[in-house]
Amino acid sequence: MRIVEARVIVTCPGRNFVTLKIVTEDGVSGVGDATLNGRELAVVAYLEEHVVPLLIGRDPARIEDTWQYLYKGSYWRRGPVTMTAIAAVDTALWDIKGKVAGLPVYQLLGGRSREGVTVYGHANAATAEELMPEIARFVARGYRAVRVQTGIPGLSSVYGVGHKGDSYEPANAALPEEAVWDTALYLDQVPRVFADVRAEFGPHLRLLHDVHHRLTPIEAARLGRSLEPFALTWLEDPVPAELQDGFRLIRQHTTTPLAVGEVFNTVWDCHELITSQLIDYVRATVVHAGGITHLRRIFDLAALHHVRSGSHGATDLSPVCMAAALHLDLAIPNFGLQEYMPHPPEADEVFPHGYHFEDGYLHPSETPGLGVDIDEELAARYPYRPASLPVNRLTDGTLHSW
Ligand code: GCO
Ligand code: MG
Repeated sequence: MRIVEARVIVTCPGRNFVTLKIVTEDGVSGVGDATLNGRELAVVAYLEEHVVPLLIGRDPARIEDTWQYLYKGSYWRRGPVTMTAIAAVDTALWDIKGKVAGLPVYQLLGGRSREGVTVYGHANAATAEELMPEIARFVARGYRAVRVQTGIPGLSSVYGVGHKGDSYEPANAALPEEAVWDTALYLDQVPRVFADVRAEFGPHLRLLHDVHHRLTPIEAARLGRSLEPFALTWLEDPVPAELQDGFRLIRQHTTTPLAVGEVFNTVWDCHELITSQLIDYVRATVVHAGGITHLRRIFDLAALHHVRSGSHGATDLSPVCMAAALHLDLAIPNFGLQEYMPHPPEADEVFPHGYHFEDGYLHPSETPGLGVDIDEELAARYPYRPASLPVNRLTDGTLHSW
C-alpha cells in the first residue's frame, strides 16, 4: 500500500487549527494535528513545501521508518516547527494503521492499562470568593482534579484568569497583547487562595496550579514550600525549562510535586529532568513532541524514573491531538493526569470525534484508528485568522516570560 495524497487543512472554528490528512491508494485516510499556537503557518509551509513531497509513494505502514526519515533526514533536528510537522505525519499514520487493522489505536499500543483517563479541568476567577463556585462546578460534573488560577490584586490581567467558562483563549489578538507582571504580588497571593480552597473543599480534591514559566528557581522553591500545607498534585512550569538543571534547586527545597513539558519537543528537552528525578510529571504532548511514536519514547524513559505523564490539553491542541493523547494515556503504565479543556461547539463540529467525558474520565473512541476526523467542507467555512499569544512586562517595562 502507498500514500497517494497528503493535504494540509487550515481552519478557524473559534480558533486556528492545522490538520494533516494522509490518503492511501486503497482510500484509507488518517489525520494528524499540526497546530502550533501563534506560529501555525510556519508548520503549514514546512509540511506543504518539505514533507508532503516525501510522503507520496511511501508505505504508510512504516511508521517508525518514516519518523526516522523525517527526523534524521531533515539534518536540522528538533524544534517546535519540525517536531509538530513530524507529529502530524506520525499521528495520521497511526490512525491509518488502526483503521487497516480494524482496531482502536490504544490496542496497537498494548491495550488498556486502566478503565478511563483521569482529566483535570480549569477553574479560574479574579478573587478567592468567586473561585469557590467555579471549582464547585467542576466537582459537580465529576472532576477529580482541578487546576486553580487566581487573579492577583494589583495586576490587571494574569495568565489563566478572566475568561469565565471552559475555554480560556489567550491568543485573542492579531498582534500580541501586553500584560504587566509582579512576582512579589503573585507570591503573596497564591498561598492565601490555596489555603481558602483547601478549607472549602477538604483534603481529597486534587488541586493543581500553573505558574506559566514566570519565576526563578529560588522564587519557585519558596512558592513550592509555601504551598506544601495544601498538598497540590502539581505545580506546573514554575520556571522556564531551557535550563533543566534549574529544577534541581527547586527540588532541594520543596516536596510540592513538579510538572513541566508543554513546550518540549523531544526527549532531549527532558532527559536530565527525568533521569535525575527532578520532576514528577512530564507534560509533553502528541502534537508538539513528535507524535505518538516519540511521546511514547519519552513516557517510557519517564516510567523508569518514577515520572508520570500529564499531557498538555489546552484548546489550542485540536480534537485530533486529544483523541491521539487519550489512546496513549490509556495504554501507558505510568499515566498521571490528562489536561482537558473542552473545545467550543463549532470546533467539535469540524472535528467529529468519538471520545467522551464521563464522571471525571475521558474515554477514547472504540472505532478503528483514532476515532476522529475533519469535516473539510465545514472547515472551509472558517478561514484562518492571525492570532498571537500575549507578552508580559515587569512594572519597569522589562520583557518577562509570559
Ligand atoms: C496549559 C497551558 C496553556 C498554554 C497554551 C499556549 O497548561 O494549558 O499553559 O494554557 O498557555 O497552550 O498556547
Ligand atoms: Mg501550562
